[in-house]
Amino acid sequence: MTNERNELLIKNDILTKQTDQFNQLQKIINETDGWLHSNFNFYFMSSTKKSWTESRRDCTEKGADLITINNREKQDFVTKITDKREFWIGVTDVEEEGRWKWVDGTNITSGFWASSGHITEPNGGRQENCAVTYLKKNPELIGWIDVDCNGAYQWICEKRFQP
Ligand SMILES: [Ca+2]
Ligand SMILES: [Ca+2]
Repeated sequence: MTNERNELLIKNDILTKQTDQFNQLQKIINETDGWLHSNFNFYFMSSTKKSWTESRRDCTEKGADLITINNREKQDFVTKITDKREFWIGVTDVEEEGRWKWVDGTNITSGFWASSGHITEPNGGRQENCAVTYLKKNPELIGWIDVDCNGAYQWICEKRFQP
């Protein structure tokens, strides 16, 4: 009897954990209806334009934050989904000029700054402390450019999946 009871308790425990996981997944699915997903992350692309700070606020209200881009694969993904439009990304040097940080507080190691001919971004000094990801052909300019944080652009929120 004791063995059977223990087995039942274990089964019940497993079932409870599975239900918790299922509920968590259901919550993520509900919260990210209409979002894009890639590599267990979810992305919301705004259709309206706002300042960097207001855009970030919209993301945090959604339980997300502005997108961070730490590798080439992700930059390529973003270039593809933004399709020649400009979108705020979660990077700023507002705290210390020239020291670009992600919204999660980590420093940028290299970044995907745009450069073409005589243009090398970032080039805005203290006037431009936020960045948009950018794609222009003729002349080709692909990557990030720093712009005035008060400018109005679309934005990308990112919600990371925590298993
Ligand atoms: Ca700056
Ligand atoms: Ca610039």
